[in-house]
Formats: sequence, C-alpha cells, structure tokens
Amino acid sequence: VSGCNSESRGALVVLEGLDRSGKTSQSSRLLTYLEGLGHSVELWRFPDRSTNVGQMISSYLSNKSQLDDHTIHLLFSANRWEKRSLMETKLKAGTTLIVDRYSYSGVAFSSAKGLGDEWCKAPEIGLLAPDLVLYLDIQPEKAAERGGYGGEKYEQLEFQRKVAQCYQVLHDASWKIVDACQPIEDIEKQLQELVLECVMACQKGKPLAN
Ligand code: T5A
Ligand code: NA
Repeated sequence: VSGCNSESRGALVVLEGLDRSGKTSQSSRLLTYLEGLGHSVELWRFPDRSTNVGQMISSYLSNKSQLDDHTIHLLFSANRWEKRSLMETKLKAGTTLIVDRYSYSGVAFSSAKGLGDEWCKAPEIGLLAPDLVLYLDIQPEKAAERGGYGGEKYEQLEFQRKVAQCYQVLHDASWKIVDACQPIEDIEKQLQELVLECVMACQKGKPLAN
C-alpha cells in the first residue's frame, strides 16, 4: 500500500565528473541509501554499453575501432535518446534514477576535442533535464593518481585537463559541486542530503522538464 499520491514521480539525479572522480562508487552508495529508505530507485549509466549503439561506443573507447569525432559524439547522444522513453516511463511511475554520466559528459568530452559548444549541445535538446547534477570536483592530477588510468581512449592527463575546463562552463542551476578529494564517506553523506531533498521535491510534484 503506497501513501504517495499518483502525481508523485521519481527524481532524475545525474553524477558528473572527470574519469576516476568517484562517480561509480558514489552512485552505488546512493542506490543502497535510497533503497534502505524504501524508495523505488535504479542505477543507470551512460554510455549504456548493452545496446548496439553502446557496443560501438565501447569498441571506440577501448581503441578497437576508430571513428570521426562528430560520429562518436552523435553515437553518445543516440545512446541517450534510445533510453529516453524508458527513462520517462520509469520517472513517471515513481522510480528515481541515479545516472552515472549524461549529456554534460557528451558536451564536455567533445568540446575538449575542439568541436563547437553549440554543435555539441544540439543533439541533446529534447532529452529529459536532470533534477539534480552532482559534479564530483577533482583536479585532473589527483584523479590520475587513483589506481592509474586503465587505458581507455580518454584516460590521459592532458585530455582530462581540457575536459575539466569544458565542464567549468557547463554548470547551471541544477548543479551542486562537491569536493571529490574528501574521504569517500564524507562525500557520501553530502550527496545523501542533496539527493533526499531532490527526491522529496519531485514527490511533491516538481514538474519533469526537457
Ligand atoms: N563519455 C561519456 C563521452 O565522451 N561522452 C559521453 O556522452 C559519455 C556519456 C566513459 C568514457 O566516455 C566518455 C567519458 C569517459 O571517458 P566510463 O565507463 O563512464 O567511461 O568511465 P568513468 O566514468 O571514467 O569511470 P571511472 O571508473 O574511471 O571513474 P568513476 O566512476 O568516476 O570513479 P570510481 O568510483 O570508479 O573510482 C575510481 C577509483 O577511485 C577510488 C575508487 O575506489 C576507484 O579505485 N575512489 C576514491 N579514492 C579516494 N577518495 C575518494 N573519495 C574516492 N572515490 C573513489
Ligand atoms: Na574511465
């Protein structure tokens, strides 16, 4: 028996940051936290490597295939578009989605290669807008020290420096910037507070936006 009214929807919460900033660790901690409170919640990530488009992206990231910068940009975007309607269905049914990377990654990583900002943003128009973006802020040098990069395409210090600069101009009112160099548990606590507040606002009828 649910005490929620039929209008209440789930929250779209996105984690962003450089490679190794701790997104995956914090996403799964948030999942456990919200589940523990009895919320309906799922963990998603982009790229979603399970689809056909996702497999092309995965092959590119692991240097098994080469693609033109524009082409890979549009594939990352297509990978979000192919999940859009399911995302909307879940949110409207009351499920909160914790999403590890989203459109901001798409724009930051491609504009770091030199593609124009406006061109990069265009294919993202019409995707669902996050209710909350948690940006895990870390210096590229510090991120590189964490267990070493694994050899995927973008895991290079020089490139990550450019990505960090591109992220800086993307933030909007939905962003909360969190210092990602604190101990894991401290970050976890801060994220819990921010996410709970957001989940409550969505339950109370905050509209879902494009
Ligand atoms: N990309 C993605 C695009 O170019 N366009 C797009 O549209 C999208 C969606 C995908 C790549 O594709 C690019 C961005 C990426 O380069 P991915 O599979 O998402 O790559 O990989 P990453 O997000 O880079 O995943 P990582 O595993 O590298 O980083 P995370 O998830 O940020 O970090 P996490 O949690 O795995 O932690 C990394 C290490 O740090 C430790 C962890 O234990 C782990 O060893 N750690 C901490 N250590 C100390 N203090 C803390 N607070 C710590 N938190 C975690
Ligand atoms: Na990575």
